[in-house]
Amino acid sequence: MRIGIVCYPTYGGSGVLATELGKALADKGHMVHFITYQQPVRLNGFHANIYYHEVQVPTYPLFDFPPYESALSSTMVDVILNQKLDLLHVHYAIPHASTAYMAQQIVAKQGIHIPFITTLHGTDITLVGKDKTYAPVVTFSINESNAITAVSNNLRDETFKFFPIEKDIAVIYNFVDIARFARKELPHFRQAIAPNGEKILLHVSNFRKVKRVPDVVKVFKQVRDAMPAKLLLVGDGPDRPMIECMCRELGICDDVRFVGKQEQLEDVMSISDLFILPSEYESFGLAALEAMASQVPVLSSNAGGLPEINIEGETGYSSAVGDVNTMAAHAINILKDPALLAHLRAGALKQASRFHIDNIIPQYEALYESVLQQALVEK
Ligand code: GMT
Repeated sequence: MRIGIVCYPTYGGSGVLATELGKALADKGHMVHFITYQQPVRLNGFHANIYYHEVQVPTYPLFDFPPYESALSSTMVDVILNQKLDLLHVHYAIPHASTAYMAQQIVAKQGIHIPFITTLHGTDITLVGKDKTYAPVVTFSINESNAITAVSNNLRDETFKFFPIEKDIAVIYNFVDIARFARKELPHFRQAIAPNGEKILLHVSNFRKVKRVPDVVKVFKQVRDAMPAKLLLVGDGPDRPMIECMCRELGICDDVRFVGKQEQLEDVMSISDLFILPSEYESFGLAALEAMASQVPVLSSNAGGLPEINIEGETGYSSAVGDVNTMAAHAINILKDPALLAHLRAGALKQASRFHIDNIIPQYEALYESVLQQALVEK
């Protein structure tokens, strides 16, 4: 198949997932065309079946807000026509579903019928999408999609709760490349971060309010008061300066390492003992799944789709949003009990295997096939 993938190219989970999906589809022989405004972060290296089309957004003094959507739809039209795409798969509804609809309508005038699939990822529904400013366009363009998917049952339910959606939404879970994230022994790296054998706690996010990074620091403070420990903070975003101040105020700067955006996430996972994700909402929690694939137990909130991923007492523990005391008590318990840690590590890997890339990619391929069949029938 010739597949056009549209996503945010930045470090967010939706872009990561879309890029990994495109790479996996290319490995299976499909021709994959990424259409984004920047090279997606995980799109590294050459692949004979992968093409990248950058969306150029020309500016003009009149534009306070350069019309990105128009540029994106126009680039989609160009790629559909010139690369003879069979379908478009857009990730994150805003604005990708409405731009896909626009591109679809434009090429239809030339007798080309291209279906588009919209994958809902999280805040495109639960935070931004719900905003009255966007809601009519989001509702319309989701309903016009030839197929809709959500990354968890929770996100599917939330979508039906907040929008008058007239079609089925297929749940296709996020996936992980188990081989890539297989835990490795990296003694020198571990030694550099925790020279005195300290336990290593890890958090990975884009440091937005919804991630509740201050809770990570509060949990860590309690753990560090109970045992020697280090905290690795991976990623960057608006809350980072506030987190740095918080660490200074708590006097824990020497034990907290901000490592910024990391491409070799699997190495960071490999040296970690515990992953913390206390989010206010998380449709799925892809970073937690990647941690599990590296045998790192997860302490999370129980918001959104997290309980579908993080199984109580098997892969880690989940607590109410903001309940840092319970999270810290669990963390201390796990890190002080080697048998429990070993149990959770094995459980984490077992759970991650259920979301193995090889199990999930065929679900997308089957959906593409059925959408193409349907498009043929409707022609
Ligand atoms: O919705 C977002 O915050 C953006 C999105 C992203 O681009 O990072 O994250 C969402 O999609 C991921 C991939 O499907 C999920 O693993 C994240 O849980 C989800 N984030 C939220 O729901 C907050």
